[in-house]
Amino acid sequence: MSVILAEKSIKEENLKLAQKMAAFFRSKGVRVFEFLGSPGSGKTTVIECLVKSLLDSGYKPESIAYIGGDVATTRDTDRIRKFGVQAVQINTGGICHLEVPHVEKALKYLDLDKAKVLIIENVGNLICPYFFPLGAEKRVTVVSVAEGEDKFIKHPMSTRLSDVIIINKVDLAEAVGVDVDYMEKTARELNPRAPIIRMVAKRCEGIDKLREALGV
Ligand SMILES: Nc1nc2c(ncn2[C@@H]2O[C@H](COP(=O)(O)OP(=O)(O)O)[C@@H](O)[C@H]2O)c(=O)[nH]1
Ligand SMILES: [Mg+2]
Repeated sequence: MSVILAEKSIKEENLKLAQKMAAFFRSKGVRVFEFLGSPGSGKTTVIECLVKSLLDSGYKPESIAYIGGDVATTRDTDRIRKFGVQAVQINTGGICHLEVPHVEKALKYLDLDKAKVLIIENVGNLICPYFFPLGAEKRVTVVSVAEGEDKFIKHPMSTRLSDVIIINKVDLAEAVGVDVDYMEKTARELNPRAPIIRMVAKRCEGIDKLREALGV
């Protein structure tokens, strides 16, 4: 019983911190989008497409900011920094998700007065990051077909808690024997409200639909 109570208070505490962050982001006029999903699902590739698309449509490089959460390396941030945008990496050193204090630390290296959009890539994990909201306006979950047809059913919580769902790597569906219609149906049953977008992020296919879903 005490474990359940402890869990409840941690959740409430995280929610309060996230609400504080959301209010802070609003006060700065920055739209914040968090990308979540398993390692290798294509989060960074989707973000690369989004950044490129925003730049192509007139966003100034400094108006786009990125925080990359990973247990180690700066590889994802290096990929995003190539576009000339603001980018900072947070290494959690083994922790499987970002928490608000990580984001607060990262913000010291970013100029939010210049930023219009902040993209946060969480540590690759389909479970624990969902317990630790960061104050983003929308949480975008990226699931690739290569993870298996039943991924949404096996992770109902992450599916329900997503504001946008991307089914990525649909170019591989046939090779891995996955029925994308079935995948989409299972996601829809769990989450009736989130836009579900099919993407081939490797070729940036589907990026316009993602921008529409994010309203950017
Ligand atoms: N075939 C295919 N590969 C993809 C696609 N999107 C990403 N990848 C590849 O999947 C691997 C992992 O992508 P990455 O963006 O680093 O995943 P992350 O760990 O979720 O950030 C890379 O080798 C990408 O090139 C896609 O739509 N189709
Ligand atoms: Mg990544």
